Amino acid sequence: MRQAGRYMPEYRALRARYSMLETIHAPELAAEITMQPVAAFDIDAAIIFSDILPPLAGMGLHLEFVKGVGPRIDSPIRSLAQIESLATPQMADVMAGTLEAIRMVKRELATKELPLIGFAGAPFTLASYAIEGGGSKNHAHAKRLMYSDPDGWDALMSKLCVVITDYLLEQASAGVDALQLFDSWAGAVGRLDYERYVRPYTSRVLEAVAGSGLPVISFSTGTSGYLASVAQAGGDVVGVDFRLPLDAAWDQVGFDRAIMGNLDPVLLQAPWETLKAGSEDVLNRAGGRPGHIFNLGHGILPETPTDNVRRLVDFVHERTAVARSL
Ligand code: 1CP
Repeated sequence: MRQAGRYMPEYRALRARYSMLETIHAPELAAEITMQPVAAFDIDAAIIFSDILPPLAGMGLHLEFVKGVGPRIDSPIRSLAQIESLATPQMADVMAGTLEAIRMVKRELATKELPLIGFAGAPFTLASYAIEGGGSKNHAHAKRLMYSDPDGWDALMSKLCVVITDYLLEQASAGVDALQLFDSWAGAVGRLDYERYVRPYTSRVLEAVAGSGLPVISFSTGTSGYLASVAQAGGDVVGVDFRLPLDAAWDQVGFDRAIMGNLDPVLLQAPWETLKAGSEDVLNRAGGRPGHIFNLGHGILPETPTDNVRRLVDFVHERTAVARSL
């Protein structure tokens, strides 16, 4: 989950010495950060340290991570000419540091038999950042392009599909064990617009990477009102946020598909008994069915006490020990 490291003192110590983009592009640093939660907690998988946005820099956008603010893109996309001038370079070059970090982490994880997750942002979420220039409340610039210039929208989304697909397949070749596509802002549009302007491109990526043979997790937030439609985009696992109880979400996704989620990350800042009850509820609603991956419903917050993370991981393992040993 995004910004996961920020709650860990060892991550903050490293970031005090290097910028976000430096840590992403230096393989040794990215590998070290990836391994921090593996060393601290008994988690069942690692996710490569990077971000969804650096591929946009390779396309010609100027990306920065501003301290205390978050990602910023100078001169965001506001014209057809800018869309036409966007490059679709080889991700083997643009993201060479991340791909090397994947190879390094895989060597370290081999002894622990832990899988490594690679990831990318989905077309809509990346388009929103490219057009808005950063995080956005109502995504008005992005939606304006979507509604007023369907050809320009198609051109932008199609270029993003090329880059995202290439990047995920490069991560597969570098050795990741699963792929996750983050459509964090998919819930900004209604179901009909999702089906018309967003899902066709998400599906294009998911179909193209299915050929890698790796399990693919399709994650979105704010989409509780049309999860069945989101599930139709593809992916082996549908990652859901915390807004619906897990069983209601799974019912919409379909019990023939795997699901990942969905504890509210803020519960990690609640008293232990409350956190425990919330986790127990997620597990009860999964009902011991195969195909549930316990996870948070969105990114872990910087204020999260590491002790609660440790306790939660151990609790979920205890509660599922019988099922896991079968
Ligand atoms: O040190 C810092 O302050 C940087 C914080 C940080 C970190 C650790 C950012 C900035 N990104 C990341 C890493 C990251 N981002 C990972 C790697 C694994 C991990 O360490 O957690 C992943 C998978 C992401 C994915 C990501 N980045 C998403 C999709 C997932 C989600 O949460 O919805 C999104 C939307 C981003 C954008 C982003 N990057 C960073 C911030 C602060 C943001 C969000 C800004 C916003 O709300 O618009």
